[in-house]
Amino acid sequence: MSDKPHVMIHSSWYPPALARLDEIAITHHLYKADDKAAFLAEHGPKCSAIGTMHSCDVSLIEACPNAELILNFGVGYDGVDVAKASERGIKVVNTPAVLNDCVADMALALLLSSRRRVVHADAYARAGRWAAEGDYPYTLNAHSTKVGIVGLGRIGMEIANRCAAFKMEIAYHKRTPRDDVPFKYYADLVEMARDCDIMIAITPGGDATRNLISRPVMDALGPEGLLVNVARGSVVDHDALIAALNEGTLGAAALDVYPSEPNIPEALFEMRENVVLTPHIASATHYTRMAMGMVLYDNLKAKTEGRELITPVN
Ligand code: NAP
Ligand code: 8YV
Repeated sequence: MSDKPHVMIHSSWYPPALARLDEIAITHHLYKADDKAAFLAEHGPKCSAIGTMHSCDVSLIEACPNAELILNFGVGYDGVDVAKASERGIKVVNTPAVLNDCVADMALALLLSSRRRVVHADAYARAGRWAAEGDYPYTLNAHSTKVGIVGLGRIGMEIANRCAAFKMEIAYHKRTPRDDVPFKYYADLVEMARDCDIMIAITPGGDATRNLISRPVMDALGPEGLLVNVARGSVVDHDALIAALNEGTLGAAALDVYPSEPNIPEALFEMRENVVLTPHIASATHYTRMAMGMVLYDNLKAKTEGRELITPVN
């Protein structure tokens, strides 16, 4: 009999990284099962770990009564019921740091796509509109603008580094100011929005940040303002966002994350002039997804060998 730990894989993550996990664990792939209840009843009790991407609720935890560890494929763990896990003595680990650069790259890609209208101009060029209608309309600057970063943590700092290279003036908002950056701190988001051309959200999700980017924040960004969201859909009030974009009180939005993924609010599909959409891909390069998987691999190995966990969140 193998002494490898059994792991209940709730949702598939990067397949080559999952394959590496099979070197040190026996994995049970719940997402492939037709009858999930029967699958959980059969395999849940033997699992000492649960692997998940964005969601691990009470029912999954209860279906794996011997679980001691939750492996969360992502730095954000707002979908994991950490309180319930802690209550049952289950440790949760996530994948911080290895994705900072990738997510920051994507924030800038969205920013540039929106301000310089790359996606829209691509469609214009492909449709033959340059020859038929003439030169493409002028756009707004990306460089030399004022940017407000909401959440200046690991990823926020990498976004700031990239914005600095684009000669942007940087401001930030978080609950506690940092003493190691030269950027202007705003305790008040509306005030920061009023002073900025662009706002980039990169906080955790969950109740503490729900609808943090509200209609007054959007209106303060203004008719030429751009909101970039690479945080979580829950951080932005999407009803307010759609209204602000429709009414023109907010100029543009570039979004990677949504309140009810993989569904995107349909109203946004119609907004081709002022909205850029990507399907939650900020960390989705081969290199970074492998690195994230290896953080979970290293944590599981540490746990199996009785060593300290590497990236515990509780
Ligand atoms: P981090 O290092 O913990 O930074 C989080 C930042 O958010 C901190 O500056 C924190 O400062 C601030 N913050 C937390 N709660 C806040 C609140 N209620 N109001 C205002 N600011 C708040 O985390 P990270 O590694 O940079 O990751 C940040 C988040 O990015 C993740 O949790 C995830 O949601 C998102 N993310 C998205 C993708 C994607 O694919 N789109 C990829 C990776 C991560 P204070 O504690 O001082 O407030
Ligand atoms: C991933 C993320 O897209 O790390 C996070 O919090 O949102 C992203 O890196 C995700 O975890 C995998 O779907």
